[in-house]
Amino acid sequence: MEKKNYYITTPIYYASGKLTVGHCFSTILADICARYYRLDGHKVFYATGSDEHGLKIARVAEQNNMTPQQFVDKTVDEFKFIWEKLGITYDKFIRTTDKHHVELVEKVYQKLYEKGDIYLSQYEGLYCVPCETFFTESQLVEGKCPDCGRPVELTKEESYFLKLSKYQEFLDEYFKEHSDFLVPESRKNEIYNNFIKPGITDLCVSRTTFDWGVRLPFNDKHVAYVWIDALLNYLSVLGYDTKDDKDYKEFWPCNVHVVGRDISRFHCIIWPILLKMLDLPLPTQIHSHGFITLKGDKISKSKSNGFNPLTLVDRYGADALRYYLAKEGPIFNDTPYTAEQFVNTVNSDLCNDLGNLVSRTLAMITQYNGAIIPEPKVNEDSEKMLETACNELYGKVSTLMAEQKINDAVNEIFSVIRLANKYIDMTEPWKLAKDTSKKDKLDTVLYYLSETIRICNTLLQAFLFETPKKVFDKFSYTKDAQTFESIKKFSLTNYGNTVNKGDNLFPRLDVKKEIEFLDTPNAEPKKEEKKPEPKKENKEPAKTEETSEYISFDDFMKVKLITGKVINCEKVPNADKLLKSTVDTGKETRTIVSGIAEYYKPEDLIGKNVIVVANLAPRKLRGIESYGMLLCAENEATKGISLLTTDSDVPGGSEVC
Ligand code: ME8
Repeated sequence: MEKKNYYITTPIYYASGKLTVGHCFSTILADICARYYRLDGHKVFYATGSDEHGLKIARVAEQNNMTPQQFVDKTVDEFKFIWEKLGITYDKFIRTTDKHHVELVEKVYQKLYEKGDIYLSQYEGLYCVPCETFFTESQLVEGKCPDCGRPVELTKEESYFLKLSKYQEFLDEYFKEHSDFLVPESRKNEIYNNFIKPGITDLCVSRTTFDWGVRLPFNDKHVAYVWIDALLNYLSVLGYDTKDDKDYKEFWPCNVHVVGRDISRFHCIIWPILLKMLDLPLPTQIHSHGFITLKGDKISKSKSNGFNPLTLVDRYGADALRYYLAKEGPIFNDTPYTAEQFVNTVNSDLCNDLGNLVSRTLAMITQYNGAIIPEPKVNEDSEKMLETACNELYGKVSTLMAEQKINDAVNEIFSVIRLANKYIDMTEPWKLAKDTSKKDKLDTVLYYLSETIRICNTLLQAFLFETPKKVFDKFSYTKDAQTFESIKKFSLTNYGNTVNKGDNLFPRLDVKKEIEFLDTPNAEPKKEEKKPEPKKENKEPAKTEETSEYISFDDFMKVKLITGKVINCEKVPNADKLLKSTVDTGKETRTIVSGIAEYYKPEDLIGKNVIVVANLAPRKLRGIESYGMLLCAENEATKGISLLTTDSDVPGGSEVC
């Protein structure tokens, strides 16, 4: 197969607040494609980032007593933390405040101004600040923003305009000639009929009433419109128009921009015209997915119904959320999220189908063949059925992935997993084990199960993040047995490995309890509605007055305290007061930087069971990202510090209550 270079992007997310499960959809979808193409032998560049300019961000920063730069720095750390937890394998993260991005925006404005595609005029109209979008009277719904339903503001100011109307014919033709430039078809028709066919109007592309943005090089009273600024990220992330433009040369034009349906318009009208003005090739495709909804509304931070994806990741693991979104996510149509469906999907697919297949197979290999994968000996109809399904799987999944039908692709893999479970029920290995004359068939069944798991698990590496590695480890498969090349044909030679049963992959969830947790108003997601704490710079927390005040039980419950075991500790170079500990908190290990080097030597801490504030926003100390805090008591009399520990050995990750 021809090897290609793939450039895939997500939108760059507004750094105006927290990410919701809804935002994770674009990123996970693009990550699955990026992982898949890489595993399939292609060279991939996967980009994401943050959209950091504009009035909305300036206002939120002010409400939080921060400068816009301080605010976006904090938000971007949180974004990166979430992407890391979800196993998002982006190659570059672009920030619109990055110097080379700002320079590109300036250069583009200058070029288009000189070319005559940008001209000065007067803007009078309606603007929705949260959506950073201009509207005409007729586009409003009941006098409010048609996208978010909030009031719009009347704006009158001198502005520069981009001559989009000049490119009407070009875009019209382009849409007609490139039938799959925008998918799905229904979205393409909607955009074409509502926005292109009636006539494209010029776009106001500068503002003078705020200054948090890129100043125009030819008139510094004006800052660039955030959407022009934001769209250019797709070029600046590749180093376009800089000395280091090798990624641009290698990867442009983009293969696919993954975007939500609300922002397809910007990507299908402004973006292609902007590229045409710059004489650059257009992206191959815009994939416009639907929304994840909650009680009929888009899950969104501005509607206060959004919740933090980390709530799901911390409780159920990254793969539960990745799988749920891959399977049930809104590939093209809007899809409701319900706690019940989430819990049931995890239980039925991950715990019952995949988890049980793996644990049953490992238990039987351990019990009936001394934990060694046996050599297959026979080939009857039941084996042929499984073998055929496995042999067809890579081809089917590849076809679906090429069409970005992620949900159908993952379903294909799970249909083979379910077939393997049926094969166990059909062949009843526990009965074969009682009859020595059936040893050949028993060996064959155990082998066929292992090989089927290997093939499915190899493909699952694109969809899941932590589980495939665990499965390969349990079966001791070598790197060569984990490649797409190795699963194109069902092999009969992968025997002899020693297996290790270990823990179950996905513990069974108590449906009632978990739904109650996810649905109760005081469940963790609510925490995310709290406004971000202002960044405290080198300030000691206020002591007496504040600490003497009562807080409510609910407030106390917002702090997540867990136990952890310090497995490594070292001094932070060039910082007298800081120790960097690696703490095992059950499901993961965290790096925690603490200001206790004056009181403890690194070796004093290793092996200690400590108390960790687990849900503290990560922060950078001397260039090291610290994920949480170790609790200590201050001894006022001696001015010393005493680390809080547990009085018996408890597993890391135990709740402190
Ligand atoms: O639009 N379901 O940023 P953003 C599915 N900065 N997708 C959702 C969603 C939901 N409930 N909620 C949000 C912006 N999204 C701009 C992009 S790109 C040059 C500039 C998706 O943080 C949304 O549709 O508001 C969009 O694709 C993405 O998250 C970023 O949204």
